[in-house]
Amino acid sequence: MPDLATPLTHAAADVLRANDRGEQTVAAPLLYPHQWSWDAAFVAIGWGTVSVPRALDELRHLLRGQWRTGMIPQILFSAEPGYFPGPQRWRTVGLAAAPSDVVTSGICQPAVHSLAVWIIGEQAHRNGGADAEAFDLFLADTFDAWLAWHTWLDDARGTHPSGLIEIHHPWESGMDNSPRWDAACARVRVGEMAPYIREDTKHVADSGERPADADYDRYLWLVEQLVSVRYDDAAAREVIDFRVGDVFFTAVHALSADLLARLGTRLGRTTEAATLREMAARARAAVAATVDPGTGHARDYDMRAGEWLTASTIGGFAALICGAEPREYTRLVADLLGPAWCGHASLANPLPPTTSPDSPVFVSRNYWRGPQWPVITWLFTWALRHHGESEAADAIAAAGRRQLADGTFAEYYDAVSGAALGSRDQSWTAAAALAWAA
Ligand code: 9WN
Repeated sequence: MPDLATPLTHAAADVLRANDRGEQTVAAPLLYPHQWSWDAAFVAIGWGTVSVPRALDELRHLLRGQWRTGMIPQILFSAEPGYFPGPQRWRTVGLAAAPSDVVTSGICQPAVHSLAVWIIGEQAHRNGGADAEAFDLFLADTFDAWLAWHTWLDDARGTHPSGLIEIHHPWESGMDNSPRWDAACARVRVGEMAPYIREDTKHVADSGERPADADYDRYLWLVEQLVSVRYDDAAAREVIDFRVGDVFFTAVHALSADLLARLGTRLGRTTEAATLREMAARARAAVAATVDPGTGHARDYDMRAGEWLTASTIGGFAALICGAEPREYTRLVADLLGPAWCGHASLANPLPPTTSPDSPVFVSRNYWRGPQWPVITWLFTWALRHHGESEAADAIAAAGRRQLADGTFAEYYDAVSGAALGSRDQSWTAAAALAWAA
């Protein structure tokens, strides 16, 4: 039986406390000294096991960065130095759509926030008393903000006939240098831009754990393209070199919109709840429609080139997040646990690698090209349980907890050697340890 009072959970709570800057938690010390959008959602889930009010503050702080369009931006900058690209490169200050009292980047990340609100609500109501009251107040205050976020995704990023949520930058996927984006990135033509110096490689032991310099050139060039249209979504669709239907993002949006609909019903917001359910249903259908009949896996879609993106990555299991027809779902679970994925003979731990070890582009220690990310593992375990696959969820969660017993709270782990990689004391890894114990 999981327990919130183990040495691991004490250590995890200490990581969150050390990374706490009052109302926001930095995603990691040194490497990521700001509040990141999807990190904040996972971090709030972790905080919820320690303090519901602190969890709610994390999300309230994130909402201070919400754009007038409804977009929740990828980064809310703190005053701490050491991260590139900073505000000077994003040039969002003064834009009509951007908030006036916080500096943010100009892109977004996967919409896991309503999932966080849902989970914190469950925790708050289990605790009862002041926590339940604080949560109910929070929900009534912020429901419209979460609704606006999903509505923006649907309106501004869900216009393609595929119904997939489109992203305009690999960073928007949260899986930056995943092989999912290799073919689309190869089509980005980097133009003239100001020189820059990377900061990230100064904070990790080996630059082979991070994206390549050529990736960074593309990342920075795409920012230039977005700046050139002042982050206007319709204009961006025309100019941007990277325009991709992200199946994992779409699945997360579907799951979160469904949960927000349930919260809306509780608030008596029946019309909005119905709208959210429709959005979720459209997104779920879009995910199902991407399935490759050969592999049974979901595929991303390159909207620029009009081509499927077929790399064998964790994105292929998107339907496990948003749900699918029962037989299909069971088949995908078996595949995830099977010999090409968690059960692959080369893996140090039976956990989802970000790329299949059988893929020619698998690199066990490079960022999103192979390593196992505890936060992604946790997300799958939550979704599997939610969709009725508790046995699989328990098996993966047990292995996930064992991986974290090294106490480093690493950002990700070498899938083959099992070594801790990237940042240490990463906030969302600590949050995963706490969420598994709750
Ligand atoms: C760019 C903060 C973020 C995560 C992303 C992860 C990494 C940033 C970077 O760190 O990306 O957003 O600079 O590499 O890929 O998922 O949100 O932890």
